[in-house]
Amino acid sequence: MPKPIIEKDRCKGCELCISACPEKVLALSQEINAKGYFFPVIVQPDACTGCRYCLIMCPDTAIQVENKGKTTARSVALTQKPFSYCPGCTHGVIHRLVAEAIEGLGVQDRTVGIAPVGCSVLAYEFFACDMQQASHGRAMAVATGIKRGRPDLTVFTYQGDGDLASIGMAETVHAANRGEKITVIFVNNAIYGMTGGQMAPTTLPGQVASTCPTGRDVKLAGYPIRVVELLKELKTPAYLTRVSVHDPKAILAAKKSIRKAFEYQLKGTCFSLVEVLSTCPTNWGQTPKEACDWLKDNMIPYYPIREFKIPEAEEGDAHVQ
Ligand SMILES: Cc1ncc(C[n+]2csc(CCOP(=O)(O)OP(=O)(O)O)c2C)c(N)n1
Repeated sequence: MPKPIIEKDRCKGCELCISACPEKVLALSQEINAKGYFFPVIVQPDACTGCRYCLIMCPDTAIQVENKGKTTARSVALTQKPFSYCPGCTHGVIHRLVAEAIEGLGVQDRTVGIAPVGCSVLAYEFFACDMQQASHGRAMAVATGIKRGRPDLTVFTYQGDGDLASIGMAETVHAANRGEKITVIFVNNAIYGMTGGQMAPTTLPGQVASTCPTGRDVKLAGYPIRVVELLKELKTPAYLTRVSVHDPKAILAAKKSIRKAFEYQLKGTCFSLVEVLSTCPTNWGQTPKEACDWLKDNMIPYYPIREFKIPEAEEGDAHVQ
């Protein structure tokens, strides 16, 4: 019989596993864990089908699944350190997907990740590969130097929307235009998370942020920037795609795209960028589940999830997810 295995002291009580389970196997505990959070417990053991949706949604890698005598394992490309993100923040899901791509491709011992400023500033604590810090907006410039100096290494940047599309926009456009053979993981949560929820270049029209308490006014702030659409106009070949992590199916699709973005680098094909639509429950003022639903209902209509550009030889394969 399949069953989830919950590492309760990793859990931050976000309940995303509970809402993701189609069979209502899990419910919140009556007691708190070492961090002071209620955590999921199994209430319907016989109902588990082994779909792994709980594991896939968990932003804290607090769940594994045992099925037919085998138990899933946390990626070895992550350290054991618990993530420092807020409860329900999907940075943790994206970290897991990146780590699984690195592990799956067998490049952990020759990968360098670059994390600039933003909530993921401590990413070097969580990825079990070489990591380099960059100042705000400069990750792609640093990645360019590392990749050009050591083309044998796999180099990725992990950047927020404030970082990549505001202070770092020049680096973004020029690195893409030069066709640097790096992989960019662009986490778009439509807000400056780390500094308290200010408006970002990606904040939606009408969306409330701490610097636009009545909602983004496009007459004053312009329209949100669709980064992949902008970059796709460059002549330089690239892999440009947008994915989301608001539900298990979207996460499984995101996993494939992230792996593909690394594969293009390994084959020396092109610059690759995966925009990942992400949540910020704390600064959006929503529960983690509400934030996932808000992303689906509000972000995806403005930021469609699909592949926007693939290297020319494979253009016939472009598909809508
Ligand atoms: C040169 C500079 N300007 C401004 C800041 C302040 N600052 C730190 S993080 C941040 C925004 C981060 O937002 P984002 O890149 O969207 O990442 P998130 O925190 O949402 O993951 C800002 C403006 C800084 N650290 N350095």
